[in-house]
Amino acid sequence: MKPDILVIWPNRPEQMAMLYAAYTLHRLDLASDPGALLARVSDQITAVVTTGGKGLDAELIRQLPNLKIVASSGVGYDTIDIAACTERGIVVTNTPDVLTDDVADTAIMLLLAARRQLVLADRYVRSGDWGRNGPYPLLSAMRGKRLGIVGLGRIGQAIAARAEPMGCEIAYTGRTAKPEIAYSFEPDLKSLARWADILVVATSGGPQTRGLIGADIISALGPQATLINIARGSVVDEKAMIAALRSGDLGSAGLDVYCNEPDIDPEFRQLENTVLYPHHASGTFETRGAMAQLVVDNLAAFFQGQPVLTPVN
Ligand code: 8YV
Repeated sequence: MKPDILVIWPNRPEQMAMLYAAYTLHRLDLASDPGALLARVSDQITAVVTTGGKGLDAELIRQLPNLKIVASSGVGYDTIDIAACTERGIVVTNTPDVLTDDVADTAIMLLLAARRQLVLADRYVRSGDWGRNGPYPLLSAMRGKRLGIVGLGRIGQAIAARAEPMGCEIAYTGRTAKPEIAYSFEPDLKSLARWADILVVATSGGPQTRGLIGADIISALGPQATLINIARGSVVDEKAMIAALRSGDLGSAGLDVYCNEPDIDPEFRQLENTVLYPHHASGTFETRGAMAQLVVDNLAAFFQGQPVLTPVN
């Protein structure tokens, strides 16, 4: 008997084929009547396949009385009710490490694009303004700038490793100092923001970090500074950030994540000092393939009675 899996969000085609070969898949992602599908199969479901974006809420967990494992594609799991899973003894897995490089690359891409005004400068060239109006205004160099990282986990460290050879001075904040790492630890986020020319948000989402980057932190950054967020929209007080970007109290921003995805606050459209990316930091064939494979491998380990590879709880 193949175990029954509820698919909330599909993986890459190659890994979907592997799942089809080993399990009976029930495609909630494709169901025209999700309620009817659940009514038919919910008692049989022992595993859920989802993503960081779609997650799994307490209500759906409740409807799946025999659920044993949730395999999510994505490192962040703030959309999965981990407490409800743990209470029921349901294993949750995520996909750390395999996406670290792509996310760190994206942070640097957003940083350079925001500070060197790539999008505006591209428009300047295309529109013919360059020929009409002459050279583009001078901008600020990366070398010698102070880069503060909020959350020096795997991704934060990969960002630091890229920014260091660009000539940035690096400091970080987080729950605890990491004495094995040479960058200086600043326990107070506001002091870090005051010090920094650039603040990169690389911490996890969820209730503990909600609104962590509030109006006070944004104002401590100031009119010359850049805010980069590749973590979760919820970590930043988005209204305060938009107001500061509009007034010039915050210099610029490079964002991959937003409070309301994919229908982001329309105010963003007006902000010329902001570079926007569609929550796509892990969006490469290579990384999405590796993430999907980790979902497959976690499920295989679980159903063979082995320890899962990347447990969350
Ligand atoms: C995607 C992410 O949102 O890994 C994460 O936490 O935010 C991204 O990789 C998504 O989970 C990909 O399916």
